[in-house]
Amino acid sequence: MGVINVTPDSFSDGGQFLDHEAAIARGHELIAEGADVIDVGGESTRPGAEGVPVEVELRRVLPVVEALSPHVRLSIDTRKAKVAEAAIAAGATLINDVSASLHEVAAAAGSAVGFVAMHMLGDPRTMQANPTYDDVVRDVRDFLVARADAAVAAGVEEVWIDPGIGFGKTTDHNLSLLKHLDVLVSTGFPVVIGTSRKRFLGALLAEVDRPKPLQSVPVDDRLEGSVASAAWAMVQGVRMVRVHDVRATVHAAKVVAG
Ligand code: HH2
Repeated sequence: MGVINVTPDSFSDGGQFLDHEAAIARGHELIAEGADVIDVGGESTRPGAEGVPVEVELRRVLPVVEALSPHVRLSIDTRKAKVAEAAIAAGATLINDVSASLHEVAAAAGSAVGFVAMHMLGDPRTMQANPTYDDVVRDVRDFLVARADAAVAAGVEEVWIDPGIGFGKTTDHNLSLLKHLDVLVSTGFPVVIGTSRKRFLGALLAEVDRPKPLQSVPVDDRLEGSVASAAWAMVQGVRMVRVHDVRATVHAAKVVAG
């Protein structure tokens, strides 16, 4: 799953694809690099981000969804029912919902539309303020299974679960979730994960950086870490990885698949 953020403020590609032509061109590039799904989002959910009004989000994403959906499976990354509905009307067939609450919209759209339930603690404005869990792996699994069961009960036929790396999680929480991906895989729901370029990689990679340890390796220097985490996830049985660097990840996937 390749990512296009049609936003001014996303943490890794903010501002690059706010222009519709640039976003559509990026989509064609990602398709050529091997993306099976393209995830289009019009609202940043990076830590500290403020929400955007529905009209603004619609204006950002709809032309991009319309232009790309004839060429590739289109996923809409949104927390808003109105945006999900409009994107489906424009050709999207997957709702990627970081709030894990739009299953009714997916159900109403019929069997061609799938749903991704992602785990987030709180909301993007506050989620990184001292996140705590009893047991992060169990808590996240229990939450996701409950949301996925609700989606199935509502009639959604294709339900994915996602641990929500970086969404109300410390570096240790993220690493525990990665280490125990088998716990999510064994629920039987297909698992999708997004580690690409994320902050925990910056912190982890800074520990081995020479000559002088940094606080965090910058976003544009996290490619190898991103690909390694995606390869690890695939080996654990994760079925889809949400990434910015499609070509490098497809190469890793090919090696994992043999
Ligand atoms: N991460 C981001 C956004 N959407 N969706 C799923 N299912 N899983 C994720 O891990 C995930 C997601 C955050 O990354 P990005 O879109 O690159 O940045 P921003 O939220 O700043 O737009």
